Amino acid sequence: MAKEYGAGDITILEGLEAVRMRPGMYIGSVGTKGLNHLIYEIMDNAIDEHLAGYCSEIDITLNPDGSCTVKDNGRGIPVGIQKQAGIPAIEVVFTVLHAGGKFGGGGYKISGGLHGVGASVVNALSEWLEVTVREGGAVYSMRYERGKTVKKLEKIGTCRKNDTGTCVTFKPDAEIFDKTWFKEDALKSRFHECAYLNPKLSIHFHDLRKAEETEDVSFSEPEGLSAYVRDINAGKENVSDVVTFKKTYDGIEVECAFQYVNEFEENILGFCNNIYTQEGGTHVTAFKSKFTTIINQYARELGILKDKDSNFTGTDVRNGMTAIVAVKHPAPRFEGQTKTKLDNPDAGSAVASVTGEEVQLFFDKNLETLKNVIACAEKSAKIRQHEEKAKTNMLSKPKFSIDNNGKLANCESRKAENCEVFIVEGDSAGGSAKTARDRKTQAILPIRGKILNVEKASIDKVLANAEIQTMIDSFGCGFMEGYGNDFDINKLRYNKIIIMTDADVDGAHIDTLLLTFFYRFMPQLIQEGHVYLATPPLYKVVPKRGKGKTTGQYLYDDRALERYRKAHPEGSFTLQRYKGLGEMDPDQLWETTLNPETRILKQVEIEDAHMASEVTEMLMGTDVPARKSFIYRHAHEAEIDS
Ligand code: TTJ
Repeated sequence: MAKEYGAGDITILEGLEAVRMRPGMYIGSVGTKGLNHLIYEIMDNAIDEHLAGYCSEIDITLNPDGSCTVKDNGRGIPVGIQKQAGIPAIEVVFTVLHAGGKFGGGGYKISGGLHGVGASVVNALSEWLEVTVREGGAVYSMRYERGKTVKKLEKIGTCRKNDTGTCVTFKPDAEIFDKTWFKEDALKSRFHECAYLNPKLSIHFHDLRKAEETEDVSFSEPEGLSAYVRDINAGKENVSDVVTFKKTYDGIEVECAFQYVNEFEENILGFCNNIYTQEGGTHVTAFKSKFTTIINQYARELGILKDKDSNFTGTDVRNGMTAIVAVKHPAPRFEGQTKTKLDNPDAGSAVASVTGEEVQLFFDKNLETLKNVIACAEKSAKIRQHEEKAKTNMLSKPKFSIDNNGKLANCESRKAENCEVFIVEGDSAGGSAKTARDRKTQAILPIRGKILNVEKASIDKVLANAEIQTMIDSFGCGFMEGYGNDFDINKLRYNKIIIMTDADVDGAHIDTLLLTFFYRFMPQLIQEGHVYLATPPLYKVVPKRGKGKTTGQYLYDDRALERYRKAHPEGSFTLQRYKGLGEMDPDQLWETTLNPETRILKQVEIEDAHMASEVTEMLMGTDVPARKSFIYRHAHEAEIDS
């Protein structure tokens, strides 16, 4: 007889239901990045098995039906009954929510030892998931639908005793995800990254989604981090060879690689347990400060820095440096806006100790390289001193004007789930939008470009802006300051917050500042998928002769125009170019950006907002390197829309 649901099962279902209610809290977003994240979560389990010393190959296949298969040659997830739960361990792995939400605070997954973390999240967000395990000469399988067990564990065949492994196939649930098409370029970047970080692992990728060309790519980087740095620096003039070292200190494995090239930039990437720590953390900070100390010591010893000279700054010392700092920690803690900043102090101590010892050992033996590296720092110091002088000579910039025209034209409905607010650049577009909108559900908040437009506007000034204040008031959920959380998403008055700016540089700048503002003060809005960018058209084309009434067609970028031109003989259509939203009349505005049936919206993901905040920081003259490393990692992920 089928087993009835017990108390334990109910908690399980509630746990997975929570994942389905707030997927963003567990996988970051329900856009493309969140979708790809499902594969990473499953793959991490196989990498854990690799780290345990039992798996050398991972196969990832994108199937024609939209599902994904991840297969390893590890020991296989245990199929025996787990005492605590009274069900097979494998079923626990896929149905029990482990550490708390990854992006929503709480615990964090621990790679390298604790298995099965994240698999239940993927299961909950999959229309169906099937797992096959080969173990002890037998083949077992199970099936789930939207997290619920629909086929209990059963033995389905036999195999050779030494043929072991796990194979998981899952189909992302279209009820949860906006799009269910995996982005293969981003996947390949991540697989390559995993190969660099795990030199003894081979990752094979098959994309079977398109009938014509079947892609097979393998990633295997036996030279590990050294190859990673070499490849990042490909095509640049080397100032040093790649230097690598690896040592375990206090139970924490530290592995680093660095190389100097003749460029005015630094590119330091941090990893912990194979996870890219986008926001850095104790390991990266320790590496940087130790390096600074060492180089300054050498520069004084060698007489390159005289008594009267001040030390090189950290930025000077890292001028031209590409480095990877990878640690393996038994219990990592992550903090920061995107939970990608390593927080463990002992990881910092380990990196400082290992770096101090190993880098000195290297430079003691390689004086020429040392001198070249110090020359990079000297170049940077000269430029810096020059800029500092220029800055003190500069007149103070004119103050901001406070604009009081920012008035919200609210909608009639008070049902948040039906309501949306458009943040519109410019008074004329704002006016058109107020006329064109559906007054019941659409609110319009016009903002003046010229205020936010001022170069190097700091976030404080953005906050002091009257329209921004109107925005905070109209959203209704407050904002968080620092780590004190006065933000309450349940009070949000609009389901969608849509940023609507011109498709030009100024518009992009306003987007950047607004996203930075959301990212810093209301990140949950983005995490839970409430923030969108409108995509206004650039062109309208109208055929000159057509049957009946022709309304024409909107084109959203230059490539689309190019395609249209190719398909239509010259002179057979008229072309209108929109310089901005302000040029559109209410009907056009409705048709292209307001009407839910015809508009194009791009959901903002937390990574987009993170990038925006880095760009803002860059415009303020700090932390350029962080931006640089971001570009390298995510260049492949840029969406190409048509
Ligand atoms: C656990 O400890 C006993 C031996 O097997 C260990 C284990 O769970 N190994 C393991 C899990 N290997 N591979 C996985 C795995 C692979 C994929 C693709 C997905 C999941 C959820 C787990």
